[in-house]
Amino acid sequence: MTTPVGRGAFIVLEGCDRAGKSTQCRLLVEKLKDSNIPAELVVFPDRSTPIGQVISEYLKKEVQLPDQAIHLLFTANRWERAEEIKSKLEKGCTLIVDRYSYSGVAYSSAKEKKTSSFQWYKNPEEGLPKPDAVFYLNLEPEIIAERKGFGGERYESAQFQKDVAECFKKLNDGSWKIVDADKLIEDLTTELYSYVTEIVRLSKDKPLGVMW
Ligand code: Z5A
Ligand code: MG
Repeated sequence: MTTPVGRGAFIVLEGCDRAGKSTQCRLLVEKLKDSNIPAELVVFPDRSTPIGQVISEYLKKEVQLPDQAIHLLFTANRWERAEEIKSKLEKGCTLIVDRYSYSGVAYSSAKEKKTSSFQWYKNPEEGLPKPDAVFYLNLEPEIIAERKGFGGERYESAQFQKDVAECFKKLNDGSWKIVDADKLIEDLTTELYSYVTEIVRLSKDKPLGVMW
């Protein structure tokens, strides 16, 4: 691995269920490492932490929690990793992040379908490290339905995913790169990788932003 010059880039992949985020995040990290660009994968929710374990139980429907409580736990799960994220970026490691605050706000506010609740859901995310780029993997609900079946976890229903997609749209400040995810896995990786390497180049000398 070459010695990094400048900081690493903070790159987030977002999208609805089964859009291919986890597949692409893994492949992008591999490809960056193959090109001697230091890179690591970060996944939210991080189910390995104590807070993440409660989230996992909630998603598996093993525990019930009020909407506000689970929302704050998803956010706390990001705060648990915030210092480590900053430190890795400063050391020159690029982070490819599978879901972030945008999923947090989109899934929570889709439950109520009220734009006015956006601010309440956004507030606890304030101050977290801000991504240098957000790639939204866009997939029509009909194509999503053709992918391998939903598991038994919470939120895994077609109508709810449509509501989530609407909330993601409202969250986009215009800076997101919307990528058509209806293509072969390797073609999508090639497309994303060219954007990612450009972001890595552009982020080296830029100060890291703060949410929002
Ligand atoms: N959630 C929340 O409420 N608040 C928060 O703050 C956060 C999350 C961070 C669990 O997340 C739930 O938590 C999630 C949002 C909520 N609820 N839902 N729904 P998760 O990230 O752990 O969810 P997941 O179970 O891993 O699903 P996913 O991430 O949505 O899927 P994906 O990562 O986008 O897709 P994938 O695993 O890469 O691929 C899915 C399948 O499609 C698999 O069989 C692949 O082989 C296939 N695939 C992938 N790419 C392709 C292409 N290009 N063509 C054909 N087939 C493909
Ligand atoms: Mg995933």
